[in-house]
Amino acid sequence: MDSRPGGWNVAARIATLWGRRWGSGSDACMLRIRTASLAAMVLFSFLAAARGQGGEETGSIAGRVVHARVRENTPAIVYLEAISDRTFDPPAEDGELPAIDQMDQTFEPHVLAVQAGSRVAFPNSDVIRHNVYSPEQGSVQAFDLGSYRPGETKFVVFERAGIVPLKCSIHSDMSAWIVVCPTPFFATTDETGAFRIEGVPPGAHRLTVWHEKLAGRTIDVSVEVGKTAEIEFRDLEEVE
Ligand SMILES: [Cu+2]
Repeated sequence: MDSRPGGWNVAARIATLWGRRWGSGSDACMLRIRTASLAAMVLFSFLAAARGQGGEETGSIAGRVVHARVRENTPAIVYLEAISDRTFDPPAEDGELPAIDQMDQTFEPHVLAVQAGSRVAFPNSDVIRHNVYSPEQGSVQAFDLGSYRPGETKFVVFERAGIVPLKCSIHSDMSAWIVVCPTPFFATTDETGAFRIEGVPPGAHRLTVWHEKLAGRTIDVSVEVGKTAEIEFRDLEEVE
């Protein structure tokens, strides 16, 4: 999740405009008015950033998964476990669907995180036929899309949270993973292992890390309104 509080961008733009006017030599009265309105805008932006969807006051979780495999191999997924007494609607399908493409005999991306209830697209953008399936063993949702030709797209809705390994029956070296998360609060680590989750309801939560070659771990995290809880996952055991 790469969402950043948009309010700060607005505040930064206003600050730039204000700085330009200030440099052109406005009088002291106008300067006071502009200072006051800038302060109000910054405060407004800050409050807006601390609210999630529906005006709920929220906080953030940020941190790092510290392991060479996460930096050199593939990303880790970090997600919030189910929150008691809270249910989350599946994501609206008003934009582009999350997708795992097939190109150059490779699934792209190799790891995809989605919220439970999401419909995922599996386009075949390669020049040869592929198959997409998830085996009975080790998958929260086994399925087989059969073999299909270039240019064709198939879809699967992932209802249950859990891990879905993907394979192609035609090319045994093709593999990918879908991490179906129980909440809308999840993130994919960047190349440094860093992650950030915004818009988290305040309270005591459980945060889980998943990586294809590391043992998972779940830790407690306390989220406060308008604050960022700092989390570091260290010393994860290699499982492969
Ligand atoms: Cu294939």
